[in-house]
Amino acid sequence: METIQLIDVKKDFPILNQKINGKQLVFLDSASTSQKPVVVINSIKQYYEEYNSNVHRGLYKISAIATQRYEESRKKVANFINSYPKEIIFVRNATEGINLVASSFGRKIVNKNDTVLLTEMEHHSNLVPWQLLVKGKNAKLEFIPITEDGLLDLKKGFELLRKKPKILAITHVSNVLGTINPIKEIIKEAHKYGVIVLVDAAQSVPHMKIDVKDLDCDFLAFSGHKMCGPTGIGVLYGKKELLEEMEPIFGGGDMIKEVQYRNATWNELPWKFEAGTPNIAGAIGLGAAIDYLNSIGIDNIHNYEKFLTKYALEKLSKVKDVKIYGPRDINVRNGVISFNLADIHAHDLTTVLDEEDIAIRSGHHCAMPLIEKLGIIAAARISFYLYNTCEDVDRLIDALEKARKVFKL
Ligand code: C6P
Repeated sequence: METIQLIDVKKDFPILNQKINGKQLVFLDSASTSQKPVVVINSIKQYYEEYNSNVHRGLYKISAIATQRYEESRKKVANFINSYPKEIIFVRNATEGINLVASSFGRKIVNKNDTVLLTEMEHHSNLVPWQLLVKGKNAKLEFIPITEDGLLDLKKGFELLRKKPKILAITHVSNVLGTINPIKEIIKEAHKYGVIVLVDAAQSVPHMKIDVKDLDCDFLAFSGHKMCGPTGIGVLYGKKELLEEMEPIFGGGDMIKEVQYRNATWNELPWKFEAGTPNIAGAIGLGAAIDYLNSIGIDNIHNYEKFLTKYALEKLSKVKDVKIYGPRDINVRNGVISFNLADIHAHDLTTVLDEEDIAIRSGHHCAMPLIEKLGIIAAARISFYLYNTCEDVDRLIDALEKARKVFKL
């Protein structure tokens, strides 16, 4: 039998220890953004209090420290996903990483009548940038369909790959269904036909071991704020040879080698894509978040969340009138669980749960086409991270029973 290493880290997160009306906050919205441990908060405070200065520019001591810490964070990110620092571009978030690929690489290789292949479970961040691209190019989008169980229809997907789309942009984990897509297998198949693959890893990098060399993905994007890091910092990983052939989309300081009045040449990777003063505090905070996650162990986090998800699915499915979306098989899903309670609007349910100091998300989760495909207008959603506990789930279940009474179900 698999043994679960229970994680007891609530004490590391100041926000989870404050009491409102004598009760602790139950935070079940980490797919939206995660809470921050004190070590991350302190790393940012330390930067501003002790060595605040710009990077790659100053010749004085504190600027050298800032540059060193900023670049150290890049190395930490590279190690975390098994890549090289040159392949790690600091961006604002997963959204910006995907837009960068669509606007630069996409614009270069997608031509009239070409196809960009997506899936029916994409977040708007991995849909709208490609809509913008194909509209400007007279190219088209195709979608890998989903099955009734909330999985990708791989048979259909592989058929679509055989038609050689230029790019496949695919989410690793759905932020609505919780589905973990078998991306290694899909990438292997895509590469048989020369298809370049971008993975939206916003919901996977924080929760499971990602090895970009093993996956062999061409690009991978994620956000720092969903993995205990600050907002405003994210990562685009790209294979060196692909990043080298890409043009920058932002021009300005730091991304250049030489500038004349009418021309400029580009800096080396990764700085070619980092125009202007970057989010220094954000990058340093992300480095501290990675140290923190490593100190607990990403595999421990993954297994613990799997255990919590199983516990929650069992409990939730016993609440009368609850309809859960997404796969039930715990091996192909993670801790994002969308559901509805009878025909109560998810916003109303969220408000009632908030009365009990339980924070969940509701709405279309920035995946409007998927929500429509599910035949609903909104869903309530809980999502776990390493600081959640079975007690959090129990409080949710009690609150749902109360909500049933409020709504006279
Ligand atoms: N999903 C959610 O509550 P940004 O906003 O760039 O950090 O992340 C965008 C993004 C991209 N892909 C997936 C699969 C995502 O889930 C998200 C963010 C949040 O589901 C906010 S809408």
